[in-house]
Amino acid sequence: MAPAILSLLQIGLLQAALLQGTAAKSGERRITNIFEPFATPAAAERDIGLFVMLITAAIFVAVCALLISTMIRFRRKPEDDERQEPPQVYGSNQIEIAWTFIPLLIIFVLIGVTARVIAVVQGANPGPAPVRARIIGHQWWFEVQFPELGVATANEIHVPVAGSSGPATMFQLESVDVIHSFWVPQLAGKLDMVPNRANTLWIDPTEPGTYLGNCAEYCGTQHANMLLRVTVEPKDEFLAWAAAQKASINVNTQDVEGRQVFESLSCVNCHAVRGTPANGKFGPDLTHVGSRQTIASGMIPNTPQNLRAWVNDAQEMKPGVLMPNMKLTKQELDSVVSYLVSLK
Ligand code: HEC
Ligand SMILES: [Cu+2]
Repeated sequence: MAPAILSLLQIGLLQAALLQGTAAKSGERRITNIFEPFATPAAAERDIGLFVMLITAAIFVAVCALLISTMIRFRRKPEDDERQEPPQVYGSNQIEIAWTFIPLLIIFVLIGVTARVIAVVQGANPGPAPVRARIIGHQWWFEVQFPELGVATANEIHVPVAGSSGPATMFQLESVDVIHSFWVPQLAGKLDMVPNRANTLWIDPTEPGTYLGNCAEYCGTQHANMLLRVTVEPKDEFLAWAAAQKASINVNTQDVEGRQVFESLSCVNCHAVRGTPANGKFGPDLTHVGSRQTIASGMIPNTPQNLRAWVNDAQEMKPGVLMPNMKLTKQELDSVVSYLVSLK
C-alpha cells in the first residue's frame, strides 16, 4: 500500500511541475488535465470522478486494514496444534446482512450522483442562442462546420468565451466512416462520433486559451494523430475569426499561377477552395488552410516547409493517410505550395 501511495504522490508532483512549466506558453494548455476543468460539463465530471475515487479509496483502505490485521492476528503461532482446523463460522446473519446492504447502499449512491451528472452534461440548457458547430469525424481528421455562420474548416475550432459576455457552444458530432470519439478533456468528457447518428455535446468555456483534444476511440492506423485544437476567445475575436473563415478567396488576386496548377491536378477531387472550381469533399476544406496553426489534424506545425513536405508525399509524414503521394514535379510543387500558403 505504501508504495502505491508514494507513486501516486510522485505522479501528482510530476504533474504539478509540468503544469507550471507549460501554463505560460501563449495560452496553449499542453497538458489535457481532467482535474483542471474550464467548462461546466468537465467540472461536473471532475467532481464525480473525485467522489468515486474517494469512496473507492475508503473501501481500499478498509479492505487492506482488515486483511493486514487478519494476517497478523490469526497467523499460526508456535503453540497451535497443526492437526486441528481453526474454528469454522457458518451462517452469521449479521455479517451477511452487512456485506449485502453496505455495497448495495454504495451502489445506489453512485447511481444517484451519476444520474445527476448525466443530466447536467446531456440535458442541460446551454442558454439562449448558443453557437452551433457540426464536427464530423473522418479517418484521420475532424471536419468543422458552423452552418449558421457559413464556416467550413478542419481540426481547429474557435469558440467564444461563455458566460455574461458570450453564448455557450453546442457541438453536433457525426462520423462519415468509423466510430471516432471527440475529447477535449478540459472542456467536456468523451463523446462518440457514430456513423448515421448525431450526438450533441455542449461547452461553456470560461477561460480564453487553446485547449488540445484528440480522437478517443481507436479508428485505424493514424488514430493517434487525429488531434484537435479548440481556441476559446472573446466573442468579438470569435466573430472576426468566423467572418474571415466564411469569406471565399479572391480569385483575381490570389496567386493566380499557383491556383491554375492546383486546379489542373486531382487535388480538387478531394479538396475544396470556396470561390473556385475546387469543390472536393473527401479531404479538409483548404479555403483558409494558410490561417491554420497546424496541418494533418494537429500533427504538424503549418510552415511552408512542412506544407511542401506534406504535398510532396503525405504518406511519408503520416503513413497510411488517405491522401496519396501525388508525384508532383518540382515546379508543380513550388506553385501549389505558394498557392496554399497564400490561402489565409
Ligand atoms: C484522394 C484524396 C486526396 C487527394 C487527391 C489529395 N488530398 Fe490532400 N488530403 C486528403 C486527406 C484525406 C487529408 C487529411 C489527412 C489527415 O490529416 O489525416 C488531406 C490533407 C491535405 C492537407 C492538410 C490540410 C489540413 O488542414 O490538415 C493539404 C494542405 C492537402 N491535403 C493538400 C493537397 C494537395 C495540394 C493535393 C494535390 C497535389 C492533395 N491534397 C490531393 C485527401 C486528398
Ligand atoms: Cu478517430
